[in-house]
Amino acid sequence: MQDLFSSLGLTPDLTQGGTLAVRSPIDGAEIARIAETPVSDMPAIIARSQTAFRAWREVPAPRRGELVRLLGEELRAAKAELGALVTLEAGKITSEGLGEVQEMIDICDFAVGLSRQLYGLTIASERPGHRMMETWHPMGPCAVISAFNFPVAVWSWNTALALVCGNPVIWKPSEKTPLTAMASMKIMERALARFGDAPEGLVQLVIGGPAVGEALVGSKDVPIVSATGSTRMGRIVGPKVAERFGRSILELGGNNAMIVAPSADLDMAVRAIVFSAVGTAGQRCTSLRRLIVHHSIRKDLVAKLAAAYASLPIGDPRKEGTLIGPLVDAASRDRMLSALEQAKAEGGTVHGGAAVEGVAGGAYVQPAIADMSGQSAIVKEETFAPILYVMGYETLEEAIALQNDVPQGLSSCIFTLNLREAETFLSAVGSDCGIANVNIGPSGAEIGGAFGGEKDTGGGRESGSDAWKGYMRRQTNTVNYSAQLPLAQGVKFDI
Ligand code: UN1
Repeated sequence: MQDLFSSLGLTPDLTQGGTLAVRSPIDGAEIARIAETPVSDMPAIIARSQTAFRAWREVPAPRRGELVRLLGEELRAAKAELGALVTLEAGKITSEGLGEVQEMIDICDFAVGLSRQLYGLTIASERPGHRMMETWHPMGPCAVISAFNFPVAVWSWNTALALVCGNPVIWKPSEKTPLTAMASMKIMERALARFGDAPEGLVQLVIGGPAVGEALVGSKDVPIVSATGSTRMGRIVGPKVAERFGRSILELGGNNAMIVAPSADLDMAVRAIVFSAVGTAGQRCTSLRRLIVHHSIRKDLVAKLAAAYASLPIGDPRKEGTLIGPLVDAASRDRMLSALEQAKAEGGTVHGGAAVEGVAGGAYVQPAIADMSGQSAIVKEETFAPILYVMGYETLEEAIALQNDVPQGLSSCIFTLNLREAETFLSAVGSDCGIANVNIGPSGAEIGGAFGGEKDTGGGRESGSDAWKGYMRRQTNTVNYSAQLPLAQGVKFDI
């Protein structure tokens, strides 16, 4: 472990002697003690970010992209080590730890191209000799508040975009995963050193609890707050940022569903269901939590699923072949077990879901299937664990209504070979989520699309498409190159 730490630049002075204990979900053992950022340091940290902003906004965007290109190179070089640290600190299986770093590399590549494509519109003016256009400008410091389940990728989606858009970043990672954040900063520092003349304080890391986050959320000098986590957290952060007319980008809870129609390719559906419901031990915000199956195939599909679930290798995420690693901690396992009790009390039949040994000291569980007679209260909640609630439907209209009848609106999908059904699902009367897929599960989105969701998911968009606009301010410009001063709307005001 010390070798892994030192290969990522995490020297003992950084990982020992602090006040924040870091535990590996693999066996619950303490692996580091990290120094926390004193809340009293926050004003100076924000001021440094503001100073960096004044310099960085003047650097041409393609040159800013060069820094992100170098970050992508450094991430490629450190992929194996950082992936292994994600596994150690967040408990993800090896290929998902590596996949997370790959997402970081992908967003860097995307943002490098974007740095030459921060396009504004030209607009036809109603006045002769006038030209209208839109220009996109940097906004200022961007706070990134991230969660344990994607401890580094979420930072990179925000940071790669924020940097090319001309904004400095202050990152507050989850208290559960400060090591991967510190390692990512070391990688960033290597990119900054190669870049040469980036302003000091362009990318900063702060470690701590809610008080550190609140300093960012409450500061007028932090115009953008991108926060990933629970809806409960978003309900606190959103209004606080809005109160000072800041901009928030919220990525909150999901309660993602799959509709399986009679024409679906069931073998493919089973593979998609298993990956999205039990992958990452059900701890993605995009994890599949609700299966809405046509009555005619329900029994068959549940039997196929039960067979697939029976053979899933659960245990040490570092071991080759393991598909389900630990939950993040014992509290998370307790929440899963109590959700299953509630499902039973609400008339559900639960298959699986027991705590299993795995590695001593870790919180390992069998994934659960809860056969429900309807969409009861517990089904409408997001439990961050591998529980799949199964419900039946008769008409597509009914299935879509069930799919949409939850507070969250992140990701969704339909398995069907029927074109009418697929297109209806994607239409205005279909899924109400930010992400809607056909013949693909709800998780594992590529970085090229905008990522985020509606309703209690918070409405934010990150990553690809034009999500970059959330990190810039739009300026409408009208230029008069005539010798007259015509007023808009034909108003006469002669003096
Ligand atoms: C999250 O769980 O916070 O779509 C994000 C996915 C990943 C991102 C998940 N690309 O599953």
